[in-house]
Amino acid sequence: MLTIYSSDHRFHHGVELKDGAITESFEKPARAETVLAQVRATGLGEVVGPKSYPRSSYVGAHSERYIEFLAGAWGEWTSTGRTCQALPLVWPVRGLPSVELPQFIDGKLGLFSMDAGSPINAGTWDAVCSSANSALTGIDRLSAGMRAAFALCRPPGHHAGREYMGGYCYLNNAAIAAQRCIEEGAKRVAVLDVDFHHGNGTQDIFYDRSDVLFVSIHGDPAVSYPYFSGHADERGVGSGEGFNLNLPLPKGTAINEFEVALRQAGAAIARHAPDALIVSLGVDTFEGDPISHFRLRTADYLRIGEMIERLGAPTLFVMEGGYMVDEIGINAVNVLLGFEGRA
Ligand code: SP5
Ligand code: ZN
Repeated sequence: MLTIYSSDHRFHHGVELKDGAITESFEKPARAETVLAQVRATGLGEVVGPKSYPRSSYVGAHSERYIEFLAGAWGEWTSTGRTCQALPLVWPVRGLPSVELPQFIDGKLGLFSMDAGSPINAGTWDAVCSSANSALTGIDRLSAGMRAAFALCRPPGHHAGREYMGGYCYLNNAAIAAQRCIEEGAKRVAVLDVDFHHGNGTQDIFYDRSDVLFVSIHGDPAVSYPYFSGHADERGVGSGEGFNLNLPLPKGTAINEFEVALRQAGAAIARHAPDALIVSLGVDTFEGDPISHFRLRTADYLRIGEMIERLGAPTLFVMEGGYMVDEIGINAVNVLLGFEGRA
């Protein structure tokens, strides 16, 4: 299987508010390096860099003013004399009267984010573009007839909505790829999200559309981040009604229950008969993950890959979460090896 990877991801290294202090983010550069090392160690296939794409390729999944904000945020932040990482500290929640675009960067950071989980530093925008471009390069290979590809994206994307960042995500790499696939002539696309966390951003972007089916298996938002999205009764709106399927599962879920949900997801995807399948591949479902609560084991990921292959669609895997740095490589690549029948 072809892997698309750019070392530009290293330009982004975030901080995280944890237990009342600022520390290094769980979402760190070593994550992508571990996955790349495992791709090479297992001889998964060729590794290529992403092509470059104009900023307009991200519009469609996102709004123009959000892209403009992201591209300019670090410059605006440092022009106020600050050199630390930029984090939002105020949000337009229910009850506050204005969602007007503020002029000052601190206000913009709040308007364009869902949480303080997506810090911005000097290299963030370059890294974010390389990540989205990897997904775009992958979908273009599928359009050219390739059966499957792996976009080794970092930073991840599935928490980023049409107009907001959050949860370590800035641009929604999977949604940007799905949108391009539609623009290139696909009638139907499906996004299957197997990250531990609900893919609220992808749901947001396609919620009113019937051309892109979104299916997510994740920790029940009653007890797991992102808490405010991911319930089973979120089924889409307008012509998108019935084209959003959430399959929340309880803390402690292991492969047997996960597989039941994956079969249900597979049935919905088969009914949609997509021209392409995009898999938001998070491996924070692993039993040892430091921020998640499922109990999948390393061998289970082979099985997940096999089940996804049986759906028969051209498939783009897009890297999302997974924070047990030592295991993320073997777990992510096991999905791909399972897909390739190398279990
Ligand atoms: C892409 C992705 O997987 N994003 C996940 C974002 C999760 N953000 C909330 C993390 C809350 C961490 N709580 C720390 C508990 C440590 N024991
Ligand atoms: Zn996650």
